[in-house]
Amino acid sequence: MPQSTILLLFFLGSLVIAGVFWWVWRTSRQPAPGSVEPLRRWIFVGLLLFVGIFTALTLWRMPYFLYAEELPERVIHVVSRQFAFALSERPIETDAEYAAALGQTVELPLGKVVEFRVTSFDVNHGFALYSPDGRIVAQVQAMPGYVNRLRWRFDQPGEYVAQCLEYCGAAHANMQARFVVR
Ligand SMILES: [Cu+2]
Repeated sequence: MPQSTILLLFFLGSLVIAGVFWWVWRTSRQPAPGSVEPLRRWIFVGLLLFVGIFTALTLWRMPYFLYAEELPERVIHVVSRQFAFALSERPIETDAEYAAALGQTVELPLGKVVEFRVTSFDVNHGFALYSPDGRIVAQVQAMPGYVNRLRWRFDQPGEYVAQCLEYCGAAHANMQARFVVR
């Protein structure tokens, strides 16, 4: 199904749900005039204003893309497959290229923007990057049929672990790759 059809269905579904809420509100008993405490009303209006302003200020930045204005220093192609990640500086399109990339050691520059182009050869996976001290620093979905770009600047040298973050089968927890930043 094309994206626009899904979007239209989602929009129509939202309209139906909003209509149900409106109908429930219309058919419920209304409070007697003056029975709603002024403070409650002000809190409601305040919250509504906060959500409205926050949404207006942040929504235009979607889809969220880090370092959009910088060209990456290095592009790394990532292919996920149960249960390993293959990382390479060259595109990985065939099974043979995937197998060859599995054994490669990838080294990334410290303090420079790097772009990961992440896809999957089978099911959905998550591609999450963990710093040498075990903190998660960035993540993106690995989806069959799509290439998702993740730009990141590594500020800490050492060995990083890429861990699958989307349950994908029996050996999901062991689905990792390692690379070095220096
Ligand atoms: Cu997984």
